[in-house]
Amino acid sequence: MQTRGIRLVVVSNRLPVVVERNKDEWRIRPGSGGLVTALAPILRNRGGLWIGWSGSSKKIDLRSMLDTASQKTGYVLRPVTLTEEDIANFYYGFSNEVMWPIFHDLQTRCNFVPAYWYQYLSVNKKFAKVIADQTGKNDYIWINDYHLMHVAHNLREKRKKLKIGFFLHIPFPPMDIFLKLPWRAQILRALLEYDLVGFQTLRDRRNFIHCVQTLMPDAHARGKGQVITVTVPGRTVRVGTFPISIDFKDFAQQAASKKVSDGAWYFHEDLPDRQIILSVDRLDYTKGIPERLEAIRNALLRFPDMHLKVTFCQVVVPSREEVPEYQALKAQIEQLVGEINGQFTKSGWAPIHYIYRSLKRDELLAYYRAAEIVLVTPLKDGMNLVAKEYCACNIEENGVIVLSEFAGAAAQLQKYALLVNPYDVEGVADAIYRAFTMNRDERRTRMKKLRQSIRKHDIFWWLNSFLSAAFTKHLDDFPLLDEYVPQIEMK
Ligand code: GDG
Repeated sequence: MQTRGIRLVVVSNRLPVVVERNKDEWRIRPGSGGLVTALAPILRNRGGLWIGWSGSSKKIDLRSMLDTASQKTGYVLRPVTLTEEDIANFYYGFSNEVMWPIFHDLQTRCNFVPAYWYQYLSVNKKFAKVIADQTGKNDYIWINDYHLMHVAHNLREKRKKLKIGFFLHIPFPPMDIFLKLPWRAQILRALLEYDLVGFQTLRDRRNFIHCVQTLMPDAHARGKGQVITVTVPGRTVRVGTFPISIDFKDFAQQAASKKVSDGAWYFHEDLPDRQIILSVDRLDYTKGIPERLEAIRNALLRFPDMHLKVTFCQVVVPSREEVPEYQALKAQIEQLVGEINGQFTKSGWAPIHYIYRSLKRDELLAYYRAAEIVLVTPLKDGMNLVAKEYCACNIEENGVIVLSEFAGAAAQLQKYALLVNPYDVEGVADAIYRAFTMNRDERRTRMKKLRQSIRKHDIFWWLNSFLSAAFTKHLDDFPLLDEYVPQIEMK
């Protein structure tokens, strides 16, 4: 493969685009979710490579479609093909029914099926093969997230000296919970085959180190600060904390655009004299949506002066809709919204506006800009970018954020957000009321500080701290191409 200098290779379960069938035609649309939001803009036009699954198991020739998409994304896209069995056992099985719940401390939702584990190993091997085939000695390999923890293990069999970094976007669970995983030792050993393992927060890194020290008596951790070192016989691995962030400047600029400003103005025109209280979540049981709706009910019961004065906008973005557990969650949310609106609606006022669809970016930003309060109350979350995006878009600096203490974002934002335990219905209701009654000066002081902190620790800060710890590189070492020419020649 021809490369111009060094190249960054991002690997994640899903490509940043989705291939889907529309009537008789296959088409490609942009993907969504935190990982794509964070990584796609910074790879653009740096001649990099992104390897992942296209989202389809159909035997279609993706090459020309992905090459066309590469012209737009500004980096080459290369697919890993998954079979129906891979999708069932690796994706829906191991990733969604084992790793996702246990890493979010919800072990009672886990299905520890041995066949899932074997398929996980086999798919990780598949990824390693595609990476080995598509990369050369000038490439820096960056593996992302819990679907692909075993990739370095397989890759090292083929390419011993490759520099491989890993970043976990979701939390790492406390030891008592991690120990329940039947494949706990294998997972830890696999992670220690990377050159650098990155976590979102100190909490996650501490949990990981605690598990390593308990299950691997030969392992020694030393150092302090953002990156520490773990030695196991024959290997030294660096382990760091890198709280992911957003392109603050871009969000703030777009929030100030005419389109977004007009959109925000229209929301308020439709809802005069109301404070808009916003939540935006993917449909997922970790996001704490039913618990939040109960807190809203509690607030409306205990604080009747909020009646007619607030509108809760709950945006739920469809996700994993084929899974019965997610269908049941959707039904539960819809029932709760119906009940609460039935209980409190008065002429001209329904307390909850429920939106079940993905919003266009401008529309999402208009909601951020319009909302006086945002509720971000996941039961557990690696970071939660919505919290940071809301602050970036709050250019009037009059917003309040009610934030779960179990979101990774709380580590950075705790001082100026209103922190809550999402399981505490009355505590969240109290925080909503406190936000509703907070005076303008306090709102401004808090939001200013929140925005300063996110502006300083933005996505570029995150990327550069990860790249320098993993590869002693900086984003500028992967220079911008003047004119993007996709590198599509194969080995
Ligand atoms: C994982 C971890 C970690 C949401 N609704 C719409 C929309 N979004 C965008 C948001 C945000 C992203 O999706 C969601 O990011 P989160 O961070 O909240 O959550 P996950 O997808 O679960 O991401 C998480 C993240 O990885 C990064 O490391 O923070 O903890 O679970 O960017 O803006 N975008 C559009 N329409 C919507 O309706 N366009």
